[in-house]
Amino acid sequence: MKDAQPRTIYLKDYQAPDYWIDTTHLTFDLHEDYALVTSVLQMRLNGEKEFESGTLPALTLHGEELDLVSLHRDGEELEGDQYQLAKGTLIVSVKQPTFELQVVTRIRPQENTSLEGLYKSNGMFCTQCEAEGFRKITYYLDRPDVMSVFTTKVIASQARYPVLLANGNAIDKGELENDRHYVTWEDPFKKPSYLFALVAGDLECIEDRFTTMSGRDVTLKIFTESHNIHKCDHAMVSLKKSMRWDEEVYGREYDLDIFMIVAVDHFNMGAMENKGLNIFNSSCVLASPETATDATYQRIEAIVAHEYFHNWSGNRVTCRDWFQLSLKEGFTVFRDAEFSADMNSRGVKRIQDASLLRTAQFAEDAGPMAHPIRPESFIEISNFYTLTVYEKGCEVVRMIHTILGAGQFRKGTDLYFDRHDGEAATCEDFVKAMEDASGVDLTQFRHWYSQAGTPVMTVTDKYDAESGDYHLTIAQSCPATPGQEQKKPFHIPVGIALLDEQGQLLPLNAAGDKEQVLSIKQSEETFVVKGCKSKPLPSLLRNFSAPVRVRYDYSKDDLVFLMKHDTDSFNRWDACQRLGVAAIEQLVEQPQQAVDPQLVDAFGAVIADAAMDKAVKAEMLCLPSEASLAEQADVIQPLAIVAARKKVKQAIAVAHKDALQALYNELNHERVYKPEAADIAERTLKNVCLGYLSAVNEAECVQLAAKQYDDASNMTDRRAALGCVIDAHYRDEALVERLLTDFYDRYKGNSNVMDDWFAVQSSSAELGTVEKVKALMQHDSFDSTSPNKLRSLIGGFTRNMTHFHTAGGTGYEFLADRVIELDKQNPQVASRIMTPLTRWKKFEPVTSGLMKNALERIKAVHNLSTDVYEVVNKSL
Ligand code: 0A1
Ligand code: ZN
Repeated sequence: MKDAQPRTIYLKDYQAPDYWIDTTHLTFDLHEDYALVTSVLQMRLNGEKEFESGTLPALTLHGEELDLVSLHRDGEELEGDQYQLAKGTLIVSVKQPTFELQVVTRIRPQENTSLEGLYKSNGMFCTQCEAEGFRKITYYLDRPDVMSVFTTKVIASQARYPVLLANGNAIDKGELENDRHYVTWEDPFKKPSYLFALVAGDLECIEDRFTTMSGRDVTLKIFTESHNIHKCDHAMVSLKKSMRWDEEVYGREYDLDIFMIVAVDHFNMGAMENKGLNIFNSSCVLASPETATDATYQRIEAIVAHEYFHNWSGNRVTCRDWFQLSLKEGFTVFRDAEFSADMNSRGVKRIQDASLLRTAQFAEDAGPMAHPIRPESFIEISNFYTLTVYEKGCEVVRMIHTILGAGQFRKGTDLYFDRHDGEAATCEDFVKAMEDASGVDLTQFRHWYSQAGTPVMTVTDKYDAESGDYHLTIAQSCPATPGQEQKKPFHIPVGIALLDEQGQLLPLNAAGDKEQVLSIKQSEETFVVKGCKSKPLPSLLRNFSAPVRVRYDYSKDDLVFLMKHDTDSFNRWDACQRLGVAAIEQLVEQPQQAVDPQLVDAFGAVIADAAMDKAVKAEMLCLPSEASLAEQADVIQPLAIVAARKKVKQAIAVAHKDALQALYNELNHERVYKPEAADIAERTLKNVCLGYLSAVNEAECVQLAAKQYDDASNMTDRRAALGCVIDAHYRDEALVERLLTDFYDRYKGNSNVMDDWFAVQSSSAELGTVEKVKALMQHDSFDSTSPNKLRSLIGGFTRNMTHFHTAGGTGYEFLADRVIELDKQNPQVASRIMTPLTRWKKFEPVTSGLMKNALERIKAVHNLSTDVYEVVNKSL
């Protein structure tokens, strides 16, 4: 456990380190019950800092859960009076401005359940050092501005661990006595400790090659346990595409002779960009048509790209401190999002990203943990790997791209990489490079880095028939967030167009532009378009040009018109969402009312529109999710939301059953599975149709889904059909049972598919009761040490609006029990899994009180980790 009363760390207190570490030589002697780590550090006083003359500051190293075996300074073994072991630190007295420090520590990877530092997953050794995990391996300056050249020697049993990996290039290997062997790796690039990695295991690999733009030959390897080796091809293809794309779009070339990816089952996050040795959650690498859905294929492509892109945005140029996390994450998410847009449907990628942001990041921004993309303080940095830092951070970079234009943006990134290569930089450095390269003043834009909260843009308009002038007034405000009562106006790029009565785009200016990006900087601004023959309909925030909420009083007719005529796919989709939200909210308030017929007709028109892009059409036909409805509600009434949404879905399904069936039949043809955009669009649309059909209360509809399940030749279709049968309006419990058992029997050997088997049950409104979830926790295939299993079963349950929010609060009590239990084992997962409770203030009073009680019970526990402590204390 960490401190009893955790300390807050502030950005304003940042100070450069007293010492640098020029080189780091590590030797890992791995055994079955412990590991011995020898670290030899060449230390150098930071000459740029001023110290009291004639004195050398003591060296304070970070270290947690370590047994110190020995300590030598310039060859001399240090006695107890020359160093001090305090909580989380080792303080060493210093005699010379440069010196060599040798530290030997004993650690117990086998007992490491936090999955930070060196640990074991399915019998293999692996590491996770971001953000502050390296200090669980050895005493070190575990901060990202201390960059060092690492050499790593790994020694282990040859029989148990034939593969020994670390960062960089292998420079030596050999056999030792007692069946032991070693490999030495050298990474020539300076890096902070959080990018260190080591793997030792009985692994197989697939191998490929890549020739870089300057003609260098790079070996590519993906390692996994042997039974999964046939599932790595998609990740390899994705890696090669990413390498080429980064050369073409950013001019960035890979820099080592080898690039490796290792898949592990026990991992706290998705993946990690360690230099030359990316470690991945197996769920983000492994895919075969029979075991992975289209969504998984796309996720793998995106995450492989994300980690690869970090080689420049994160590794070559890293972060000065953890407050700058969005410097690497926001920028890298932007890079991977553009990559995915280029590889797949650009319109759909934008819709999906904006939808995630509006549903989950807006909720974070409105909750107790709200923070700017560059936070000003934290207790536990692991709590700040958030949607705000990543996804809103990406939107902030995207806005710079929009404001500067692609050409100037590229000049800016070239300058940034050039200026800061080999350095630990700040968000300010990034913005400055953008300004210097483009000449655009981003002074006001910087508020996006320092102010939290989601701005609200209220738009009103006025048309003067006599002059033909159309006035569009945009006002902005931003709600208070913890510690930030008042906000200054943001610089918001607002993409707009105007539609005339025929649905044609009107010229907006003398140059005849039909689309424009306005730079809104004041709290209120008016934009005038001349020469309009009738009152136009505005298309606002096109392509979701800024992470803001837009309030404009669209009538239902306006929305139907935009759904049909807008040329911006994001806004066509958004019009659909707005119509859906309005219809569902109306039923939340008045459940007895009939479903809005205009909405039913509008969805019918989308179903019937044969000319529409299938991928966009599938997105448009998806009603707003329960989570998104909850985010938009002033007061959340969970059960009313579920019931209202269901009623709307059923009304659409019943009204358009024949058309949905016809479209389903048209799209339901057998072909060899390929995870390519056109095929994915067809499968998605087909399965959206099946989803609607299973909302019709007829046996033949559920039979159709069962048939798809039985006949499926790929996981996308089988999994979609399973979901449809489970949720179907026409209840056939025997069929549900048959399919769940069949699914289990088919895939019980596949851990990643089993994750989904747990999630499909715990998140189901029909099946996922607290009792069911408790029973599943006892299932043979459940593994309480696996973050993936916990996220699937417990996380799936917390998304289950029906049963998590069940009357009496047993769902909340169950979650509180899990958090308390898990906090001792894996604080990062414990802290993340409790997020839904932290939103208690938005619920109706009874529910809200029960959620608060559960949080208070967690708060009362002694010795909470810093992770859970911070979240629970900020939430109450
Ligand atoms: N840098 C990784 C994310 C990551 C962060 C923390 C981790 O462990 C606590 C693991 C991974 C990325 O952005 O992909
Ligand atoms: Zn990242």
